[in-house]
This record gives sequence, C-alpha cells and structure tokens, in this order.
Amino acid sequence: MLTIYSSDHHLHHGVELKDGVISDSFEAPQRAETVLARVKASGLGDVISPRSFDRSCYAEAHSRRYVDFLAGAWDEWSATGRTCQALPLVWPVRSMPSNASLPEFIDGKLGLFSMDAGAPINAGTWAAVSSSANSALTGAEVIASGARSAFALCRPPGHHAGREYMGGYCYLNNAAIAAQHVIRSGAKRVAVLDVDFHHGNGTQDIFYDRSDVLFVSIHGEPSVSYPYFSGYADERGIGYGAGFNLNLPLPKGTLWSTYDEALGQACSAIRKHAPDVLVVSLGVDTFEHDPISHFRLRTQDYSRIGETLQRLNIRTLFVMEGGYMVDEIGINAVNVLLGFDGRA
Ligand code: SP5
Ligand code: ZN
Repeated sequence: MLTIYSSDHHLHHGVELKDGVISDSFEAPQRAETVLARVKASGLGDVISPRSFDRSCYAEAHSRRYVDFLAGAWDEWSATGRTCQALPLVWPVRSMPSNASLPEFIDGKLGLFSMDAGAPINAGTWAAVSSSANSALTGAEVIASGARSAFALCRPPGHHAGREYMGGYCYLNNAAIAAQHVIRSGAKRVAVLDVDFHHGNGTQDIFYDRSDVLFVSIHGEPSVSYPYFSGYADERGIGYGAGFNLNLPLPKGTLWSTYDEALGQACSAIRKHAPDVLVVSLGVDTFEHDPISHFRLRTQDYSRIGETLQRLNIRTLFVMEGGYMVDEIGINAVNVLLGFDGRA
C-alpha cells in the first residue's frame, strides 16, 4: 500500500488550553513522524509526496470564503502586531441576531469560522494544512487510477472541520475533500467510515444533505465525549441525505467485543450503499492508553479492524485523523493497514 506524506506538517505546531493553562497541543508533529517511522519499518510500501492542488479543490467541501479565511488568517492576525498564535475567544451562539454575518476584524472572523478554541493558527499553519489536504487528494487520485488502497498520512487531521468551520485540531476536512474529489472524478457513490474516537462532526456537516456520500461514524457517546453537540444516533441526514448518515455512539470503557459489533453494523450499511470507493477516517485515539479518550482497544484489535474492512472488497483510501499516545500510534495505525493488506 502506497503512503502519501509531506514534511510540511512540521510548519504547524499548535498550542492548546488544558485545565486553564496554554501548553503544547496533544496534536504535535511527533505524531506524524511516529506513524511514518512505523510505515517504513513495517515495509508497508513506498512513501511518496503529494502533488499540489488548486484552492478550488478544497472549496468542493468547504465554502470559498472559509478557505480564503484560513489561507489569510495568519497575515491578518499578525498585521495587528500580535506574535502569539491566533485563537478565537468569542463565538456566535444560536440566539445571537447576527450569528452568520462576516465580521471585518480578524478576531470576529476567528469566532465565526470555528467551533472551539482547539484549532490555533500560526505562521506555518496554512502551508501544513494545505499540504495535508493535498496528501488526501493525491491519495484519492491513486485510488481513482485503480489502486486497491492507499494511506494519506495527513497532519493536521480534518474530520472536525465542517463546511465553514475549524476546530478540534482540524482546519480542512481531508477525508471529505478526498471523497468529493472521487465523486468529481466520476464515482457514483462513496462511503466515509470514521473510526476516530471522536465523532466526525465536520464530515457529517459537509455531506448531511447528500445521498451519494454515505457517512458512518463509530465514536464515544456525545453526552460524555467531545464534540458533545453532534454524534447522536438520531442524526440520520436531511433532505436527499435522509438515511445516508449513520452514527454509532458507544459508551465509556468500550472494549473490542462491543466495538467489533458496531464495526459489523457499519460494514452492513456500507455494503448496502455499494460505494465505488471507501474513505476511512483513521483515528487511533480509541486505544486503551490514549490520553484524551476513553475506549479500551488494544494493539492487536487494530489488525482486526483492517481485516474486517478488507472483506468489504471496496477500493479504500485511509486518511490519518487522531491518536495521541505517541509511543503506540504508529503501531496501531499501521496494524490497521497491514491487516487490510492481509499481513497482520
Ligand atoms: C482529530 C481529533 O482527534 N481531535 C480531537 C479534539 C479533542 N479536543 C478536546 C480535547 C479535550 C482534552 N481533554 C484532556 C483530558 C486529559 N485528561
Ligand atoms: Zn479523535
């Protein structure tokens, strides 16, 4: 299986509010290096660099004004004389009268275009974010040209980013951009399966009213898990998309047996959709020792996930999402890929 990776991810190293203190984010550069090292050590396959894509490819899944905001946010922020990372501090909640209007000042834009303070912007963020999306797009092209599978080693991750907002370490929704690219290249139907511990609220947002892209997510129950306001089982899609969104929330402490059952349900829904291509949002923060999550999957369980997905017999693009136990994320992510390749 081919891996697509860009070292540009090093240009983004964010901060995070943890227990009232700003410190280095869990979403750190070492994550991608750990996964890359494991890819190489395991002999999974060749590693290539992404090609570049026009901004309009990102605007297939996001609004154009949001993409333009992301690309220019650091310049607007630093033009105010601030050298620290840009973080939103005010949000347009439901009952505010102008909750969709675009402010002129950058502090207002940051609030409009975000769901939380979890997506800081610094000088290198756009370069890293656009290269991450390019890895997913390159992966989509590898699949479109006939490959059975590919692994886009994306960083930053993407699945919390909605049509018009960033959050949860995510800026551009790499998996959604790839899925949309596959549709644009002529596929009739695509499925996105999100196995990150957190609900893929951004991907759901982007495809919620569409019947050509099925979205399925297995994640921690939103009543007790980030992102809290999305991910319930009764969110089934709207309009043409009714019935094409499937959320499978699972309780705290979930072990493999429960997870495996949900994965089986996910696979049934995907088979029924009969997609030309499957995109997997591959987060490994379901691991028992992940520092921010509360499922209890073990290293060997990841091989089973890969084997199960392989049995769907659909061309599959894996897109890296979360996973924060840096010592283990390489082993766990690559176990999924080796399992898929029948080499577990
Ligand atoms: C892509 C992805 O996995 N994003 C996750 C974003 C989660 N943001 C909320 C983090 C809350 C961290 N709480 C720390 C508790 C440590 N004991
Ligand atoms: Zn996650």
